[in-house]
Amino acid sequence: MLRCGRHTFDLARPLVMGIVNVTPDSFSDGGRYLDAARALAQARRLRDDGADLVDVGGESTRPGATPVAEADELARVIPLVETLAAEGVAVAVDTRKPAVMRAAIAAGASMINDIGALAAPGAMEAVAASDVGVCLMHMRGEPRTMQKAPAYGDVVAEVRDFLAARAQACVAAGIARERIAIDPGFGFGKTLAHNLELLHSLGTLAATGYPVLAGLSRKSSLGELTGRSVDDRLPASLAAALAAVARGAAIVRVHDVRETVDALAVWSAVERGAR
Ligand code: 9MG
Repeated sequence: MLRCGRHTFDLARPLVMGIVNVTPDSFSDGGRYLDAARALAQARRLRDDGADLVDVGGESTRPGATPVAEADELARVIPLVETLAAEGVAVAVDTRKPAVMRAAIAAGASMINDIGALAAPGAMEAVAASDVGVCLMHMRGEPRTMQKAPAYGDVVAEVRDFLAARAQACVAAGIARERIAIDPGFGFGKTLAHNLELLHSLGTLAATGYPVLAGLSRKSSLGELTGRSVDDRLPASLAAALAAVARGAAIVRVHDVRETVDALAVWSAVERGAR
């Protein structure tokens, strides 16, 4: 089970989190949903396509992205959260800012998706004071510089130990285990080789007992593997989502919800038939 405010998810089947970036410069759908009405329409489409959660973000996290002012992030994200939550949608909010977390939770968000794993002062307290779920992601460095020669000794062990320690800190702060998901942060201060090693060994993260979220959709590693541009990475994204779920991912964060839901339906039926 994953408890996210008024939504409780049964993890017997993989969950699909749909992405809505309300930013002018996100790496794959940048600018397209900056307009609030279009962002809302996109979020509703993802819900109708079968997303279990819709992840709304007002600050780009792509490599090289520059930070966004708190007021701008609030203005981009909060009205959308209010509308979607009122419609019963389970809304995750992708933010590192405690003030945005608090406002999002007050507006009805069900999950905080933090690429900084609640490291900002006040972030853990903001989540602990609520009943929402949280996704703790691993990132080496900052989006602006993180792809400049990232290096690890044992990437899988380092990422696992970091996430286990952050989850333990959350539990100590009063966030129940059932509210926590962890995420290796594909592409966040990682080379293609690091990403492949993490994906191959995702079971090592799942063995921590926390549900693992995998975000590979349209990412540059898939471009490196296939030679495809960002708008032409659907088959690669589907393969990556299935590979992640086959290795223990409980949640996949994707742009293409309808196609991912279909792919998972086939994969799950085969798995059930094989058992
Ligand atoms: C916001 N964001 C972009 N990529 C992501 C990923 O891989 N995981 C999570 N949790 N958030 C992400």
